[in-house]
Amino acid sequence: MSKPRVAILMGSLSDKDVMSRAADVLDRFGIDYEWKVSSAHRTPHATHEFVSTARARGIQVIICGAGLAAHLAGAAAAATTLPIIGVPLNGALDGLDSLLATVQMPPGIPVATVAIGSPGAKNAAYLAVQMMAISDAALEQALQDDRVAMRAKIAAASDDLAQEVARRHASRG
Ligand code: RP5
Repeated sequence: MSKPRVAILMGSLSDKDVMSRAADVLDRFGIDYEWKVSSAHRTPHATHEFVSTARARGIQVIICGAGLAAHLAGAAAAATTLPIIGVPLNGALDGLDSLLATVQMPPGIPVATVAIGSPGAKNAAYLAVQMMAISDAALEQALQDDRVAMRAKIAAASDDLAQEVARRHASRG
């Protein structure tokens, strides 16, 4: 196993199911990662220690998922100049509280905030891969291949719909 290039942080173990969607994407691209439960509020010192030492461990991007008063990504961003991607999780209010807590950062301390929940967790990993692909030709090729596969899947789904409508019309008698 090579050195982890991405860190996935989550505020609670209850966030694991959703944050696993980010890990799934990194697995598909063969990216090694570390992941950890660490809370901006419950374990602030451990969070700061983990994030502020991440670059020295070879981490290039940090993905943070948290719900409710979701300050984990912001606290991480305050402790490093590595890119931080924030995933707002749905703990209450359909995740709107987390979205606003994650995205509304003061100028100079950005958090790249993705969508609420699983779509955001997946996109956080895609965005991390895209960032690393800037200086990694093999990864860039893997992203291009993934887009080709996505297009093929949509085209196949569209063909299926066309066949279904043809069957429906034919069965009208
Ligand atoms: C946040 O509070 C966590 O990220 C989690 O989404 C939410 C609830 O945490 P638990 O009460 O399940 O530990 O800090």
